[in-house]
Amino acid sequence: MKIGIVGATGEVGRAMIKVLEDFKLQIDELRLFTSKKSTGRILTYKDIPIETETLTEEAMKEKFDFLLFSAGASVSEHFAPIAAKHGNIVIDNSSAFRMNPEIPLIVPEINGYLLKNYKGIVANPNCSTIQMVLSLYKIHEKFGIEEIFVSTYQAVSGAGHKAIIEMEKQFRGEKINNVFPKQIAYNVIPLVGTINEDGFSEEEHKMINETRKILDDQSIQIYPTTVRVPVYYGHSESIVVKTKKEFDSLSNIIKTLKISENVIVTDEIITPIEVAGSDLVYVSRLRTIDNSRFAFWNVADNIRVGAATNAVKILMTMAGIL
Ligand code: 11C
Repeated sequence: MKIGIVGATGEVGRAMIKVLEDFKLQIDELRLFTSKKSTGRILTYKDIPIETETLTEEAMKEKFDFLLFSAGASVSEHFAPIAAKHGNIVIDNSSAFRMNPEIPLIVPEINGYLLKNYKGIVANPNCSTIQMVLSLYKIHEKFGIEEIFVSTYQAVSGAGHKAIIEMEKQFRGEKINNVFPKQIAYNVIPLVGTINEDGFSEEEHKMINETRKILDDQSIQIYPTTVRVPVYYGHSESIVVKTKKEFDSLSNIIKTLKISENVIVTDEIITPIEVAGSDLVYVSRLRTIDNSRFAFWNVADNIRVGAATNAVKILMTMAGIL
C-alpha cells in the first residue's frame, strides 16, 4: 500500500504513524506531508527515517491507496477534494466534511458497513464523540436512547502540541495564554472551542450532531457540557443515559456494554493516565438511577481511540483487512 499522512508532525499525525506500526500493516511507501514550517523534519516509521515534505496540490494528484488528513479543517477543505478528484481515498480527521450528508462519518465498529464500495472522502469523528458512541451503540440498538447528559473532562492534547507546551509553561509559572481562553495549569475551563449564539460551544455541537449522524437517529436528545482539564492524554466523560425501553436491571446494561466492541467494563475506578496509549474505551462507576436511566464514567485515549486508531481502522475496513 502507498499511504500519505497530511499533518504528520502534529499530535494526531505522529500517533497515526505509531498506530500504522502497531497494527502491522503492509506499507510499501509512506509519505509524510506538513506545512512549509515543518518540512524537512525526520520522523521514523518502524525505525526507518522519513523526511517530511511540503503539502502541495501536485502531491495530492499522485495515486495513493489512502491519504490520512489531520492538519485542520481549512487544509482539508482545500486539499482533500483535490486528492479525491484524482481518485484517492481521503480519511479526514478534521471537522470540514463531518456533517456533509454526502460524506460518511464513520466509527468502524458501528457503521463501517457504509464504506462498502465507497470511494472519496470519509470523515473521522471528533474524539469526545467517538468514545461516547462506542460505549453507547449497543445500548441504543437494544433499548433505544432517548437522552444523553454528558460532561467531558478533556485532555489538553486535544488542542494540539502547542496546547501541551502552553500548559507546561504555565505549570512553570510563565504567564502565557495563547491557546486556551483561561489558565489551564492548576485549573479547569468549562469551554472547549468557541461559543455559539445558542450558548453551546462548538465542541458541544459536534457531540450532538455527530452522535445523531453516527447512530443514525436524529431523535436522540444530547445535553453536553465540555470542559478542559490539565491532563496530558485521555478524555473522560461523566454520562447519564435515559433509554426508551426499560432495561430492568444493571446486569442487562453490563451484558449489553460487554458485547460492544473494544469497550471494557470494569468495577475498578479508571483514570485517564491509565488509559493513555490504549485502543480501548473504559467504562467504570456504572450505576442505575431507575429502570430507564443509568450513569457511568467513560475514559479513552483521545489521540488514539478518538482520532488515529479510528482513522486507521477506517483504512483497514476499506482495504478489507478488518
Ligand atoms: C479537543 N475535541 O479535545 C477537540 C479536538 O474536531 O477533531 C478535536 C477537534 C476535532 O480539543
